[in-house]
Amino acid sequence: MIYGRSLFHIVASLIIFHLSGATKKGTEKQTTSETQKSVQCGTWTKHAEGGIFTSPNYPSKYPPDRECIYIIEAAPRQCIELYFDEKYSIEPSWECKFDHIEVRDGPFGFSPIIGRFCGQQNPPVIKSSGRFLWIKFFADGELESMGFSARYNFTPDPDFKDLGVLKPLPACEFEMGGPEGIVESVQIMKEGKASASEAVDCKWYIRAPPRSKIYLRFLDYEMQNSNECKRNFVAVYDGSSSVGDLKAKFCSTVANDVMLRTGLGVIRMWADEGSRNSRFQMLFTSFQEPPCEGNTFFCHSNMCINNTLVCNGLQNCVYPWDENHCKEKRKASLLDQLTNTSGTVIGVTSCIVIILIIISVIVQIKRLVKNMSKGNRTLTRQFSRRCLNLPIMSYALSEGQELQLTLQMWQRTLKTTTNCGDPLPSAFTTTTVGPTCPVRRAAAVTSAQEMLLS
Ligand SMILES: [Ca+2]
Ligand SMILES: [Ca+2]
Repeated sequence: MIYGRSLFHIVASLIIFHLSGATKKGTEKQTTSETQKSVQCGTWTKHAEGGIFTSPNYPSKYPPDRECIYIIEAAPRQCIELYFDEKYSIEPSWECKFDHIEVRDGPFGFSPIIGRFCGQQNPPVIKSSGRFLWIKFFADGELESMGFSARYNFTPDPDFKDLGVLKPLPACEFEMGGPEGIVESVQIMKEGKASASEAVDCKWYIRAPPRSKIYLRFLDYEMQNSNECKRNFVAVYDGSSSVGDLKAKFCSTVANDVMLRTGLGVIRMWADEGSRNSRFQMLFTSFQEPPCEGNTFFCHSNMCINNTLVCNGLQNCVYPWDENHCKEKRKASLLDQLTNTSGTVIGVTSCIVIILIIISVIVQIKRLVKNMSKGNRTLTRQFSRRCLNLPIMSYALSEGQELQLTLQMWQRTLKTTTNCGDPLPSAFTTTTVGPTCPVRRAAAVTSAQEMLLS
């Protein structure tokens, strides 16, 4: 860290400190409170290879009571070099307690600090270890100076120098919206955005309906090179895809759910050529704040979600209020419908139901007679969709018949069992089941068919 460089500066700052100690202390306390809004200020010119930014009014005096944040972002596999112009002056003080520039190695105000600078001597060249630098300029309520001008360049990250000249990354963006949806890494391959061997830097833009915000819940997450953030990560932005709106970045073994403040969420996935097995699956739910309107459901946690998301098999609320007591809710809604419907409609519906029951009974009798005449045995298996609390489903099959389960149904069952960590029904698991859904799906379908045909 660099503080005042010369004895003169230290003495000067000590004098200033003692002369204005009480006022300065008060000012610092006030201006560093979290309630003060930090804004970008001064000028900032950006171009493909770097940029230049300055303190407000530079090279004239900066104004008092300012806090400016500058977050520089380089592309994956690039670093940042930051140079301060020699025409530089920031009010000197002991440990740069008053006006200062603070530089951090990362995208956040809590990233590791590189240095805090003030005085007359411009800071040395600063190099980032990754692709972000977080820079704060702070001016307190009195004694202003010229300020600073800083220039930065993007340079190749030395961690990747063995790879030589890198190929440009494929364009990879997705647009999504509505009351809910699933953002998942498999979309990259499904929609042909990149080949399996290419590095990817993909963005999903999620736009919630007007006056809505977004809640993001991870259904699946695994980084192939966990804790190697330069090689793979999943990032969440809140409001835009600019680095200032970066809300969370995941590259370790766990990822947390994220509540956004805005109705525009951006999910970004970076995976280099050797990390393409990294994967994630995220459920987004659009919600409004209470009081809940007529067509919404109250989640008990400051969320009103669309009624269509209640009992749809996916947990949209922070706690699973939308998927609790679904049997009772269905009964209640049926009763509501009946009471709200006119007698004529009830009559017509009853007739149709009776006719359908008669037809179904006839079909069942015919099938029974046919089976008895062939002397076939009937196998009945039960499939319990435990996580969903849905009714148990039974399938009656004759010998030689294959079980017709749609892939969609399996995906839904598997997705739910994966979510809540509940194993598959024992009849569909083998001891060699792998950790990924496709393997489980294959094993489950195969064993189901084998069992029913044996
Ligand atoms: Ca000052
Ligand atoms: Ca739901």
